[in-house]
Amino acid sequence: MNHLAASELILNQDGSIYHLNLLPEQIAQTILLVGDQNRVEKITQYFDTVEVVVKKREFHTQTGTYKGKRITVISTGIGTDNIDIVLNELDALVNIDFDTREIKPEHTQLDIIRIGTSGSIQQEIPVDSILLSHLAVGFDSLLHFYQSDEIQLEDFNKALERHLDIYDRNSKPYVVAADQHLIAQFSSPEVYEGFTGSNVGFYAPQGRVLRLPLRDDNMKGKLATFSHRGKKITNLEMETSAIYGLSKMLGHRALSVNSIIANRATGNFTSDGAQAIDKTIRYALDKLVG
Ligand code: R1P
Repeated sequence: MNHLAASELILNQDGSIYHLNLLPEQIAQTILLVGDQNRVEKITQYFDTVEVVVKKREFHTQTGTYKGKRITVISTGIGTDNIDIVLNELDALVNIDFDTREIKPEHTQLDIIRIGTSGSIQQEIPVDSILLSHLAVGFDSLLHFYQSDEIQLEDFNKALERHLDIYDRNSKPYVVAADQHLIAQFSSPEVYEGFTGSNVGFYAPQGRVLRLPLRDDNMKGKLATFSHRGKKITNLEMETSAIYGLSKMLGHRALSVNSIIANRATGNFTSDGAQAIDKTIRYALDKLVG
């Protein structure tokens, strides 16, 4: 058995995992991820009970029950670099024995559901709608550090590389799919099916210009016009690709439920972001126990 060194599996003095500051018994097998620390309580306000509250850096965790189901809610902060930490540490909490520092013989599978905000790049997907990411494409390079070829949809990668030459220079796109069981569980006529682009930044990487010009003026247009096997990129945010990629490699099930708060094609922004995200939270909670 491979014994993980103190420098690789880093535990705090109380035995908790390094960044999340959590002990194995403090998490449920159903995990809700949000970007914003303040969104954690926006979810757990609907819980029957909250048994765990732990905060460290941007990682705010609460575990409790919703209609009798044990659920953990964690804020990840912004970006796939944080997702690398959160997914690896969540997996370690269930699949590594912290006493022996060895991988447990029995695998525990987590359900990992992101409830995030996002901007649509297709005119017909309006603000205040809910979108499930059936597919995700990462422009952030995280997955390329792992042996991840098998879980990527290579034909989509190649089609995207041909279509978006800007990313050939900056980051090779990787396309990964959501868990099909969770898609079935969370789908309904009320929500859009989407293909979510996760970008390494908020401004130029998503085609936004404030004062600095873009290398490719037409980047947003190129993202919006990509189409392969009848799938178009529908929306942009900053985490889903890494959540899908790492979940798949680690043997967990993942899905992103997006609250569309901006439409980049029309220039619209929601008039009530709090209400939009609350609608998405209530939708996701109902589907979890439905
Ligand atoms: C950018 O404003 C942040 O909002 C979106 C993006 O993915 C990025 O994290 O998601 P969250 O609202 O979940 O943070």
